[in-house]
Amino acid sequence: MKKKIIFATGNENKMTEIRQILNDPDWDILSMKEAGIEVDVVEDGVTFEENALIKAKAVAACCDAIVLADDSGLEIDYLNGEPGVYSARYAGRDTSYEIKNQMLLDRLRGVPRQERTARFVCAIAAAIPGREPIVVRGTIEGYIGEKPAGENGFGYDPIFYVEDLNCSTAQLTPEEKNARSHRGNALRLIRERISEL
Ligand code: ITT
Repeated sequence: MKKKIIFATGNENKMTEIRQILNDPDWDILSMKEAGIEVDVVEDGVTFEENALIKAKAVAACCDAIVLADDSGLEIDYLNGEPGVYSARYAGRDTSYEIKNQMLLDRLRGVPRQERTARFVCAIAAAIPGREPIVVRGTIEGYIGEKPAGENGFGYDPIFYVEDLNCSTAQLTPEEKNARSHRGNALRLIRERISEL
């Protein structure tokens, strides 16, 4: 029988990547919207792991399926890890990514390449009926470029350059991004853990 999995996210871009990465014939993956669940979750954790758990548990309280949640963001070392868990809220939730990205580039103006290091982090939590929840973390290391580049992906992708490729994650194809991304790495880990159940 197919395993029904509900993904606790309202972010359509994440959902697209999740479907590409967890493309498993044994899993039936539904977005919250498709499952008919509407909850307004207050993400007041101080770590990606805490927030992922908060989202997974809030949605699991409304159904009887395995619920996964993704909390992710960009950590810039020169800015002491900002925007971090506040990535979606940086400069205000409704501010466009064109503006958010430009603001970060402005804050890094003149900073040399070796001090522009950054990473995308993704924590995935699984709330599983009758079991202790599981949380995993995936990352991808890189640096903040001098200017935005690329049209693919979403969010901070145009300014995040992959360490060994010297291009932004917005310049990668979805397959190339998913093969090495924070979300790809975290989802592959959680898939392994859930398959063991
Ligand atoms: P849900 O909580 O409903 O899942 P959200 O968009 O609020 O959706 P987060 O709180 O986890 O999600 O915020 C993630 C932020 O980090 C968001 O601003 C993204 O644009 C950014 N981000 C996460 N993964 C990214 C990726 O792969 N590429 C670019 N930006 C990313």
